[in-house]
Order: sequence, then structure tokens, then C-alpha cells
Amino acid sequence: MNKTALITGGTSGIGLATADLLAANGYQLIITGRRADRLDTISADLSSKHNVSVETLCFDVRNNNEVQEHLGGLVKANRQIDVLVNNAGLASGLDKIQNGDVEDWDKMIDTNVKGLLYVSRQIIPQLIKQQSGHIVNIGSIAGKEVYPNGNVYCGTKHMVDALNKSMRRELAEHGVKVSAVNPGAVETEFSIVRLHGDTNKAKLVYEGFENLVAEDIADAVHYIVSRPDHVNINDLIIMPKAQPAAGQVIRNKGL
Ligand code: NDP
Ligand code: 8X3
Repeated sequence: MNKTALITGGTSGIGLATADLLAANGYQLIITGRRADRLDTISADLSSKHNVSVETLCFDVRNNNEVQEHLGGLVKANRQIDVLVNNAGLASGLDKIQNGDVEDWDKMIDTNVKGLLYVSRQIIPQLIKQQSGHIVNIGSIAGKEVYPNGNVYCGTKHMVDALNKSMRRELAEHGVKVSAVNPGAVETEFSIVRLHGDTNKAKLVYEGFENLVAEDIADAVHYIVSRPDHVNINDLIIMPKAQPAAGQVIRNKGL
């Protein structure tokens, strides 16, 4: 029987590329996001391209009632979940703390930390019941290091790093594997969202060097979930060649 992957934030970027690659490798998909029109289009595209079933669930991970309403049903129905990719997330703003916008902070904390917890809270009991499954948390280099103006985003991703380690220790005895992928700069909608819709400024973030693309991260997720059952990849950090550390990019040198 085909395996099933539940991917949060499947409407663009890393989540979408991961959905595409896992479907190409025979996974049935459940993808989530807030943009219903995109979910519809992506579901039609991926199911016809890969001949797999693609279910969509439209909800905001920040709203625990919505999360319970949409994911609780899967668990009640005893749906086998083989892979959960906790990917939905964002950065909002690039200000120093003294100039920070509290709404930006709330958005990042509520999405990257509380949203990931709300989703995991619903799905982990099912994985324990199955005594199998694999959670892949999408962290960031911002969860390993910090950089000026990254403050709250870095904080949320450090928390993802801590939750990733905690989940792994708590779930190992249930036969559930937990891994994280921590990328550097990947060109997706990430910077457009971080810069509040300023597409011109967002383009500059990726100028003068070869950034990662969403497919690089999807490839890593697929590598992680396709290891033999006795092997777990705890943690991967994936950077562009031109980004040796968080907040440091070597530009205009052909890298
Ligand atoms: P995108 O903006 O392209 O994708 C983000 C995805 O998250 C979208 O599908 C979006 O769906 C979903 N999402 C955001 N907020 C919510 C919410 N409140 N409820 C439900 N879904 C939500 O960015 P990326 O693909 O780059 O980001 C994916 C993950 O990768 C994030 O966790 C990010 O922090 C992480 N990451 C990104 C890096 C980068 O440089 N791009 C580097 C390191 C980590 P919708 O808008 O439809 O709700
Ligand atoms: C996104 C990568 O380097 O902008 O998580 O923080 S970075």
C-alpha cells in the first residue's frame, strides 16, 4: 500500500516541492495551507501528474480550533500517517528589537512555534497508535545561529530545534522517527512574506550568488524519509555554497 505524507504549508516553496517529490515517489498526499484556490490547483496538478491521491485541508495553523477540526478527523478515522512534514512557517519583518512590530512577532511565534505544536499535538497520538511514522521538522540555519535583525525569527527556529530534539527523545520508544532539515537561503515566497509583499526588495536578497531552491530541500526530506527503518537522520543543515553562516553571503564572486 502507498504511504501517506501530511505536509503543512503545501501551497508554495519548500512544502510544494516536497509534495511534488514525495508524490513522484508514490506517496499519497495530504497538504495544508490557508490559500484554498492554490490548494485546489495543486491537488489537481499533482494527482494527475503522479497518479496519487492528494487531499487538501484549508486552515490556519495558528488557530488551534481549526487545527483540531481539520486534523482531529484524520485521527478519529484512524488514518495511517507515515510522514508528517512540519513545514508551514514564515518570517515577518527584519527590524531590530527596539523597532520591532509586535504583530510581526506574534505572527512568527504563533505560526512557527505554536502552529507546529498544535499540528503535532493532533498527529503524534496517531503515530504512537501506529507505532510507526516519521516527523520531519523544517527548522532553519536561524535555529542554529543568530544574525542581526533576525532576532524573533531566529528565536522561533531555535525553539523548533529544541522541539525537534524533544520529540525525538519522547517518540523513539514508540517507533516514531523525528528529523529536522535546517536550510540557509532558499528562494521561495519567504522573503516576499518577510518584507511584507515588497517583491523588488525580496529579489535583492538573492542577488549576486546562487541561492538554494525549494527542490534542494525537498530532495533532503526525501533522502531522510527513504532511509532504511533502522536509520534516522537526526539533523541536517543545508546551505548555499556562498552562505557560510547565517547572515553572511559572499556576493558577486560567481558563487
Ligand atoms: P513560502 O512562503 O514559500 O511557504 C510558506 C508556506 O507556509 C506556505 O505554503 C504557506 O501557506 C504556509 N503558511 C504560512 N503561514 C501559515 C499559517 N498561519 N497557516 C497555515 N499555513 C501557513 O516559504 P518557504 O517555503 O521558504 O518556507 C517553508 C518553511 O521553510 C518555513 O518554516 C520557513 O521558516 C522555512 N525556511 C525557509 C527558508 C528560506 O530561505 N526560504 C530557509 C530556512 C527555513 P498559505 O500562505 O497558503 O497559508
Ligand atoms: C531562512 C533562512 O538565513 O534567512 O530561515 O534566516 S535565513
